[in-house]
Amino acid sequence: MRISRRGRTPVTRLRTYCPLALVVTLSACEGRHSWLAGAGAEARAVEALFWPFLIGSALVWTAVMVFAAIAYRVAAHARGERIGRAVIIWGGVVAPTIVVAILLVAGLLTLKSFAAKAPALTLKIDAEQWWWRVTYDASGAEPVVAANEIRLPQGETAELLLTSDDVIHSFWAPALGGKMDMIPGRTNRLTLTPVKTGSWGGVCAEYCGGAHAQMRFDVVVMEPEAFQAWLSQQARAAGPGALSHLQGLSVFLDAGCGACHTVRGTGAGGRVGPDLTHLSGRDRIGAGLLPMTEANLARWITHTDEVKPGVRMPAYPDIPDEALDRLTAFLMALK
Ligand code: HEC
Ligand SMILES: [Cu+2]
Repeated sequence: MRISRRGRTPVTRLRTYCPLALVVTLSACEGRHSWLAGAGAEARAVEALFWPFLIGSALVWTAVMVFAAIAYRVAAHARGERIGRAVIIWGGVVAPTIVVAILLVAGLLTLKSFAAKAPALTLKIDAEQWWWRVTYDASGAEPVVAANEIRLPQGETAELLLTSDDVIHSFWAPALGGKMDMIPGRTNRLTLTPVKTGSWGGVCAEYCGGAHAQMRFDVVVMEPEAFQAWLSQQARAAGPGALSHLQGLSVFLDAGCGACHTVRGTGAGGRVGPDLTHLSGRDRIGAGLLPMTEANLARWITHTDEVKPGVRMPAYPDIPDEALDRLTAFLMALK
């Protein structure tokens, strides 16, 4: 065995790094991005399949290793060939067929149980490079449009209609349920039934260009009454609290922000970027990138491309400090 300079053999190195790798892997199992968090009925159903799959495959693997060890040690003899053939037919053909059939049926039944639930609400989610447009069908006059944060009522099934306006993306909020592709010109359906309140993380899970790794979102699960109150608040235009920031609003309009952004109640009606009507009610800026603070908004506006390389919004490095302060005060008032 090769001994390295510091007296560490490849085996001692393995002994050091394997537990380390395990710690890193397992630390991903808790928290807001983990499908083991059990925050959704669908995630729990997938977890219920996962453990039998894992234990079953460990047993099969062990059995195969035992047979391999026996085959390696026992010398060939006449009777061995007959036994060997029986092992191949039963262990290599019949048993795997039965096991795979059982797994297939279990998987299909789980999938079918998701589709069978009648949704209490429907949301449309459009993926764009590199953010999420969220539209609630609040069967009122106009649909409620938000971005980068999805709020859902606890204990109710939500149907997500997933589509994309540019390239293929993929929607994945692991703590709540499965992953689903978002394909231009197609609408894919995903149902989520959150069972725990809290804020859970989601990501785009299909490479979609430059800022793909910065295309995240939050799923906030609320008590049903709190959710209804939040939804009717979202349906309203920007309130007097925001509109009283007249100078900030005029910086917003003069700089041309309204060409890409909508702020209902101000005449700004752009659809290229996220709806900002209730911007500061969200936890984060830039699709999960920065916490929602006034300082971060200023940084986002003046150094957009530095904060999120590749972003489809121009930076405004030349806004004078005073105008910038007024602008961010206006944006922070968009609750
Ligand atoms: C050419 C179109 C365009 C213009 C003009 C524009 N934006 Fe944007 N803006 C975008 C796009 C696209 C995004 C989404 C970027 C992302 O997250 O990848 C965005 C994101 C934002 C966000 C973050 C929203 C969120 O929910 O995360 C804020 C805040 C914002 N813009 C403010 C402004 C302000 C203020 C101005 C004017 C000074 C402005 N934008 C001008 C296109 C534009
Ligand atoms: Cu992506």
